[in-house]
Amino acid sequence: MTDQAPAPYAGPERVLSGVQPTGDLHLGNYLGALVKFARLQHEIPTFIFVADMHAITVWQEPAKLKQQVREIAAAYLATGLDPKVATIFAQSAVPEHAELAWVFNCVARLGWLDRMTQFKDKAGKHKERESVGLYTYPVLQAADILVYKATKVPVGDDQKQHLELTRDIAQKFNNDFSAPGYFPLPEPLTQGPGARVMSLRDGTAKMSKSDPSDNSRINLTDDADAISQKVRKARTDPDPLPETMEGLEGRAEAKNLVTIYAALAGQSEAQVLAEFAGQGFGAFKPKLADLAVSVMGPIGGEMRRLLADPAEIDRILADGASRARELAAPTVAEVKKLVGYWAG
Ligand code: AQP
Repeated sequence: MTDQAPAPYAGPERVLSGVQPTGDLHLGNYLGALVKFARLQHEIPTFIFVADMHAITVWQEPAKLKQQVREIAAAYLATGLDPKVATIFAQSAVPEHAELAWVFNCVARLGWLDRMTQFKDKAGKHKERESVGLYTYPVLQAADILVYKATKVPVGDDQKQHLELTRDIAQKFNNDFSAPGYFPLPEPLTQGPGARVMSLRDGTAKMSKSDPSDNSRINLTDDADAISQKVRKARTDPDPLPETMEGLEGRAEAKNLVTIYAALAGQSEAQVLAEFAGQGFGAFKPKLADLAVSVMGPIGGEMRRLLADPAEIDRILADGASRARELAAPTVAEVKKLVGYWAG
């Protein structure tokens, strides 16, 4: 008998991604994710959600969570997502995510989840004190993606492993329930120099919302002065910039600033080095600060303008949720039948 390749998914291309409302968004979130959302919406049907169900895997103040969701929605709009083009919604407004996640909890294997490095990083030494939700977070993520049968997922590098798990879950579901090609095997879109932006204080650590040092990141809401100051204070070394990227080996902080410049300018790192080779950080940092202010400065202003009208943000999110449910509900109805539920 010959092994037959599983039937490929034959449905349309769709983009899906989301961000957790767990704090101020930063340059890493912007370059790794948001900037791609705005571009992709004009190429492929795009679904972008605010991940409030993921957010409560760690404690969130109930009185603040709704406003945090609006802040992320405002960031989406301020960075160019158009609610008439893309579908923008809050995860908790589409209960089909949770329904599908339960089925996937029964498809995924403990051994698969045990390998997830993000859980290990976030839980640290005291994993027995973490919520079960934090552990099964990547299973809910698989449901977020597959409930829309999304094929492309624009994310930063740190999410690659979770995307592999999503593919494993999709494949196993299709096999277990004799539904070849039912779910697509989605691909992460991580290309580009912004896929892994590092901390401004430590070039070996990811720029992150939860880093206790505010100087480690540029927030979307930082004003021009704060942006310039953070770039000026960024850790570097005394050597001049080299002619090639190989020359930045072992210089993590220097490499990070070149990468950030390239991503913000829409250039390759080689183009940046061609311009600045031989110059030190005394010359490079002011140029980087000006560039960062020109790109990031207007975003914070636009977010503040949008947040002054929370009712309008809520209206956009409610409209997005009803459009999202039109697609998610039939998937869950089909899955219930495939699984053999009484309610299927
Ligand atoms: N440093 C980064 N460089 C590039 N992309 C990044 N992303 C996050 N950090 C970087 C991408 O941003 C998207 C949204 O992330 P999230 O908020 O859902 O979760 P996260 O990855 O946990 O983000 P943080 O900032 O690191 O938050 P904390 O500190 O709360 O864990 C994702 O596409 C992510 O890849």
